[in-house]
Amino acid sequence: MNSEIMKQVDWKSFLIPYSKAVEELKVKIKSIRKEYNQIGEYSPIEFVTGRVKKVPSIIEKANSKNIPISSVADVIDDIAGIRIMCQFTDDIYKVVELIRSRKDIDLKIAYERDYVKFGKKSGYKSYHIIVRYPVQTIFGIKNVLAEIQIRTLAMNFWATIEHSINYKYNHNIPEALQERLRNAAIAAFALDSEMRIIRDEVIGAQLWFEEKNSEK
Ligand code: 0O2
Ligand code: 0O2
Repeated sequence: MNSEIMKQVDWKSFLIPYSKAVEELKVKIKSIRKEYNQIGEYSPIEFVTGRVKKVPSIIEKANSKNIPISSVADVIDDIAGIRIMCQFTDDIYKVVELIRSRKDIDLKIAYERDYVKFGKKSGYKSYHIIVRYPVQTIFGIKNVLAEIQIRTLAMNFWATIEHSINYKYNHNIPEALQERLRNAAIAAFALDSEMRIIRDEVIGAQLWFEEKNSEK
């Protein structure tokens, strides 16, 4: 069935605007970090990554949610995915504000999900912004949905590990391991809380270090 769907759809053409959206959004968001660096200020963005969802994962998600393949572009909102990593929890909300306010990032926010304040049962934490982003293609403008995930380095560490385990167990992680992962999420949250307390000290030291390095 899946191999039939793989053949029926011209996935290569379908995914072109998504990969353009990922590339363009990455450049625009990385430029925010660069601007902070250039004026010698602390950047709430540590680093940015992006990916286009693989075709088998798109089909798997569509099947699991009973989405017809013809509606995939309208319903699956994370075919284009951008991930922004921050050092501190407070930075997440600063980045959200930056994204909401920037006029050069020509996007319309479709909706937001605050899994930082309201973590998922699994232990997952991250802030999600789903945007409609207009991509100029040779056939005209194509508005694509893209998901921007904003999280701390600790949240990212946890999510990356849990994601691999989830795949290994085909989304059926044994209960004991789920419990361990929930405990690990609590530990990651505690780490973020501790770091928040010494935030100013850490930022001061990093700026001092960068300034010293640039004098060399
Ligand atoms: P820089 O100057 O190192 O920040 P592409 O190959 O163009 O599709 P890209 O951006 O090269 O994509 O790679 P990807 O996989 O999207 O993003 C990886 C970026 O995240 C790379 O930066 C890594 O250096 C950066 N990265 C990964 N882990 C960390 C980390 O723990 N701390 C920091 N500061 N950066 C990390 P770039 O894009 O090469 O640029
Ligand atoms: P992948 O492999 O990362 O692409 P819903 O609307 O709630 O029915 P949906 O559309 O999956 O479900 O939205 P949700 O829950 O906001 O999740 C979107 C993405 O967030 C996921 O994409 C993951 O990247 C990430 N995510 C959400 N929950 C978890 C979690 O418990 N653990 C980890 N590691 N990541 C999570 P995909 O398509 O599920 O996966």
